[in-house]
Amino acid sequence: MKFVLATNNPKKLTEMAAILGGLNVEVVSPKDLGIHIEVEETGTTFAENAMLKAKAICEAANLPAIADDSGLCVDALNGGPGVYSARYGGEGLDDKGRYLLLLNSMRGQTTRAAHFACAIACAFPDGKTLTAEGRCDGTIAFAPMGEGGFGYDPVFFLPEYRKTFGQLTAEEKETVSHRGRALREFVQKLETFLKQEPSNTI
Ligand code: ITT
Repeated sequence: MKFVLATNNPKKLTEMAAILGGLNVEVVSPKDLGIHIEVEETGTTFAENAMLKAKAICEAANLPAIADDSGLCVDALNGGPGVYSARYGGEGLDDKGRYLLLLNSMRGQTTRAAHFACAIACAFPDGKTLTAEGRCDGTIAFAPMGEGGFGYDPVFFLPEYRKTFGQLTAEEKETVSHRGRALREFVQKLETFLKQEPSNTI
């Protein structure tokens, strides 16, 4: 059984592969298959964008494809940057530029609640699909802390750990993260799906 992990983000790919490692399946990246597609994320929800990516890569690879669409939703920013997390501040910014911009737009803000959201979509070559979602609640830190992870991890603070995502080990992040939660739900659904329909040989 082979699945393509439909992402061009190497750090997200590492996290996805680690969490799916318990499944008895082989995972490859689009790059491994020589596929270089930048899917336009035209959806207005994480679920819509995840499905767009899964279907496009499934079609290109003719293999089942698992996509993750995720982002940081900040209460004081009306849920933003949300589905625009990867594009926050425009094309010129890197991860650090984006989280510094976020800290700047939160300056003086006492309401710091935020959550990460993750939608997983899996598309099969026969048109069947599976979905799952996960979230992780926290707050926006007042300054970046930690070097781990990627994206907004240094500024996403988990009160119960008294650490940012950037200060967690990969294993700790996997246990509590939006992605870990969504992918564990997805794994359960996939196992049920494969058992229910013996024709679902991949
Ligand atoms: P693909 O679409 O190719 O998978 P991407 O990075 O563009 O890669 P998204 O469109 O889902 O992925 O954007 C998600 C953005 O949200 C990501 O670039 C980060 O800025 C942020 N993000 C998502 N999960 C995160 C995490 O676990 N830690 C920190 N930031 C995260």
